[in-house]
Amino acid sequence: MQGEHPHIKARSEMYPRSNVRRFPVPDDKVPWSVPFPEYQPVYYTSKSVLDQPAWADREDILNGRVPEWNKVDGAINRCSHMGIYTLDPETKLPRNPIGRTGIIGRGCLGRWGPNHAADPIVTRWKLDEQGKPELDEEGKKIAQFISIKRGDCNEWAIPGGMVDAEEVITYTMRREFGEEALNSMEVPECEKEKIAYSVDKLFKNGVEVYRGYVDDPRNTDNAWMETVAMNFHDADGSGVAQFKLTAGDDAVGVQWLDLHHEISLYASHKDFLKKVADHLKASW
Ligand code: RP5
Repeated sequence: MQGEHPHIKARSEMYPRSNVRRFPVPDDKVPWSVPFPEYQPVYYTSKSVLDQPAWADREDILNGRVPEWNKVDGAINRCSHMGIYTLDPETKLPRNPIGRTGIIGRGCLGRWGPNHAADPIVTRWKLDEQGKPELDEEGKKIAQFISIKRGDCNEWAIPGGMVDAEEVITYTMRREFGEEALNSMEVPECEKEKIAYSVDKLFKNGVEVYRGYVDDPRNTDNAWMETVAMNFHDADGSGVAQFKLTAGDDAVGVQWLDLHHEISLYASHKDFLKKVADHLKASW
């Protein structure tokens, strides 16, 4: 798998919400298989993680009961969608399956090893003023998806979130969509009920478009994001497609965005949208 998804965001110079600068890793030195004797990654685990909230592992995880790496460890899923990950020969901690990031420790991720998320991609066809699907130059229909503006970095993103312990992934999708997209919509309470009904209906028929590693700016050599992304498409435009989304305040907004190859999104979310465009045979 190494080299298949080169780290781009996971090598961005400054670690998110910190003053920590990653040790620079050139493209060709990302894979662990390429020797890099000068490599001196910086250690960083944020205070919020060290305070050990329920979603985080202990910092000294190897003192005491050794976790069941690559297994479902009690209520914690330590399996990777990328196959078996190895442990660092020196520290005995999980090693990022894609390669070096310039940081050791967990940064602001709670789990050593994979941190599991789920990404719901809710789509509709873009319509013209007559209510007919708008076409691109190749005659392909243009799809739009519900995007949220992340409060932590102000980037547009799929409204995904972390899978809670022992939670079923489709449940996470529905919960996160509710929390991140619906709650930031400026609609009256009575409308919200109608919306929740359409969303529940739509979420019964999802298509998985991606399962694997996410090139997330929070990744480190020992902790990284993985996700399952599913597409929920309102093909006939009778339900969710009718929601008029208006961005809320500056920090958090929600809107329909066109699927387009020039879109700029958080982490590797653009890659997931390309898969949705292929699946829907939509414009890209
Ligand atoms: C990304 O982080 C995933 O693709 C998902 O969208 C998101 C989950 O993290 P939080 O939004 O909960 O911070 O890697």
